[in-house]
Amino acid sequence: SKYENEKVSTDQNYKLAECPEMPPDLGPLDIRFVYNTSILKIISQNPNIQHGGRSRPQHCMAQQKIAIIIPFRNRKSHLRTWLYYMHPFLQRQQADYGVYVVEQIEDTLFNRAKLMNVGYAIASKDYDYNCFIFSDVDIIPMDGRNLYRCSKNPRHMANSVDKFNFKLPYSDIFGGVVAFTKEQFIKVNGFSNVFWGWGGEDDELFQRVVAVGLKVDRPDQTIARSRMISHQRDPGNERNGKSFSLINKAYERLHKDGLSSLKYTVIGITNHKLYTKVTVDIGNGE
Ligand code: UD2
Ligand code: MN
Repeated sequence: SKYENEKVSTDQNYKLAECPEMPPDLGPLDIRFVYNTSILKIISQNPNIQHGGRSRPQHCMAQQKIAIIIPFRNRKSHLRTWLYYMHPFLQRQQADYGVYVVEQIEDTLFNRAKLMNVGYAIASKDYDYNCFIFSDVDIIPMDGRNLYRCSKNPRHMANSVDKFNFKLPYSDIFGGVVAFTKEQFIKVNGFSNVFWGWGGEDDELFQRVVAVGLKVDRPDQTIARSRMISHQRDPGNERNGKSFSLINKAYERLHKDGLSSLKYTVIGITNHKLYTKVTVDIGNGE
């Protein structure tokens, strides 16, 4: 491993105790988006973050190793806001985690789901992560007790977003932020790779979860309250007109479309101070 404090527990003659299930002193957070923060300021406010956006609790042994995967293109100010709130949030939750920002390099139609699969593949080579949290760049939780963790079923964590009046707009929505253990993600064969443009890729993942006999868990809706930075639909992410027919065939495609068929070309992997940036060519849907 490339991380310096890897030897923390072997250097000494004792083993760190496991971190508690519920970290201490967590509660509601006052999230008013600050747009005038700078990367330098975020770095100085988070002195314990290591290169690549890695951190782990210093006084206990975390029970999960968490990779946060963020699909990205042309959302610099949202990313800054996400980093500003989420590094303190994750550290207070005593998480052992790394942040991966997966950027689609080409200007062709955006493919959020395929970027998630790439993030999973790259992060898995980095460290033995056993929990993957796939998050939009624009969603910020409003309560520290909303634990960014995996559990015995895949979890939908954006079930109480301000944009939807803190309600589920429909019962099988699975967008925004979802958490899968490694086993769960392998079992569903990851996301589909064939959703180009906006919409449906999250609903298709829900169908995969059901198809393999798992179900979706959701946190308590009061604790799960979160805010989405308001924005317009991005250029290059026009609505996907084929999504309904693709979702209907999710069961048939499950085992041939996903992690098992993933093809991509890495353009670069850069360790920024606050995140690992993966720039990737995922093709153009043809
Ligand atoms: C909803 C879902 C989202 C996704 C999307 C349909 C919730 C809360 N959110 O969000 O998870 O299913 O519908 O695809 O249910 N992005 C870029 N650059 C782009 C386009 C997208 O970085 O040009 C990334 C970014 O991380 C963004 C995410 O993709 O947050 C989803 O795109 P969106 O925010 O435009 O979608 P939205 O808000 O309609
Ligand atoms: Mn959004």
